[in-house]
Amino acid sequence: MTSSTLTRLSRASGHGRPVAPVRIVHLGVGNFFRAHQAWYTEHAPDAAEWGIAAFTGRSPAMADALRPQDGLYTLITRGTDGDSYEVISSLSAVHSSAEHEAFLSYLRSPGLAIVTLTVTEAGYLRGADGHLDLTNPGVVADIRALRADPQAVVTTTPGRIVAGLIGRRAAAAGKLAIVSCDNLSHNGEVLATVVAELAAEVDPGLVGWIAANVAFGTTMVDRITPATTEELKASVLAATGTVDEAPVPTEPFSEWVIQGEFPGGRPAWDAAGARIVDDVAPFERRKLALLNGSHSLLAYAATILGHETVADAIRDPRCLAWVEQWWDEACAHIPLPAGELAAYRQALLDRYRNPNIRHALAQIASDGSLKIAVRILHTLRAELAEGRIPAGAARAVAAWVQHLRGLGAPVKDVAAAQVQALAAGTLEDSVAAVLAFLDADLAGNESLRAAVLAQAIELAELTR
Ligand code: CS2
Repeated sequence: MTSSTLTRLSRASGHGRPVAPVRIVHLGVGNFFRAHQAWYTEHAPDAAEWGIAAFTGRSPAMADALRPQDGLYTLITRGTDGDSYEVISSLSAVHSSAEHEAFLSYLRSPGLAIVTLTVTEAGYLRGADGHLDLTNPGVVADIRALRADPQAVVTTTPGRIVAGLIGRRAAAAGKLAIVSCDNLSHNGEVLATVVAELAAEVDPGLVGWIAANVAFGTTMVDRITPATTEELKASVLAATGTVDEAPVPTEPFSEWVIQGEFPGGRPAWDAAGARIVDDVAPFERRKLALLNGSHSLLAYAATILGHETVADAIRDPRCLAWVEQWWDEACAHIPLPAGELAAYRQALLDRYRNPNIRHALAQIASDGSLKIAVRILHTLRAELAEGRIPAGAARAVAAWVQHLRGLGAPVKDVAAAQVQALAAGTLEDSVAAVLAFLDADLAGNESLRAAVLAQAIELAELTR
């Protein structure tokens, strides 16, 4: 193919659907969102009425890549038996986070019905007590800026949402649903809390307006979505003849369970496979413990053995046994029928074994300071409460300790300096310090400390 015959993805060249009116604003236009919510929206029968304006996180790179191709991109679904390619058209506009005025003007529009978020665990800026961290410099700066001028540029997620809601209230633009799609327990409640707490600092009157006009939705999201590689771009070109600077690889499996009200309506996501439920909690628990928990276990423990991807790790019988042990412990505390849990575990193994999904363990290893608590501690505490010292959960914590001490995947963490300091000193000291960081009560449990230490020693021996 010569360069003159190459076309870049664009609506003018006949790719994708016509631009739909913006009725959803999304914060955090990463690969996961593009493989998940944007795909559900694409497949909703009323997709033509529901365009998404998506904003990047701090880096504008995704907006720079998507804008020249009109927000279009190729989703490559990688099954065990091969790839399929689909152009996704549900992004009607893409902005960098710096385009704050554009964000405010969407929020002031009565046509806007929903704000969704994938800002990662780190975006919620909670302190150790679960409340908004009022000492975070970004939070402090946003509160100061909004007190002086509600239209001032703000940078944190809670700050941006509060700024948008001030604008929406002033414009009398109507009720709104705000829906978190991050891997946190009770993600809607977490978001509602940090937003209300920041609002209270800026304008106490706003808190009541939010309570009356904003419905915070809670969701469980699931689709394994690795990073985009140059090789992938080349494969899109070879398969479709189209230049795409931002394709997304994903797996065939996808799940979205949604709890909440949508006062301004929503796309018929349920017709595209999403489940609308009264209580998302059991689904969330199942996914965070079984999928994300085993992911984190492998990210720290299997990289000590030299594995690079989930598929490599799960083929190693030692790693498989670790995962099964963790799952046995976790399943005892998930309120779903045993048959359903067994089927979910089998499906997870099939997903992990998919040889066409190269999901890097080093990517999953990031931000353990936030992920371990969400993914491992519920099971750990529940097992302790029943008088057991769970070896699988202890191994996950031990592997994180060893990761912080330099074994396995490199440390990349929003709190890197703080958590790496915990890993200094003797192994015994760092086990105690890491447990105390996770939960002071855990550090006081001598049998647990001994179990984590024993697992940490065993993991280190595997490198010899
Ligand atoms: C992973 C998740 O990177 C990680 O921490 O555990 O991104 C995981 O792949 C998704 O939650 C799957 O739905």
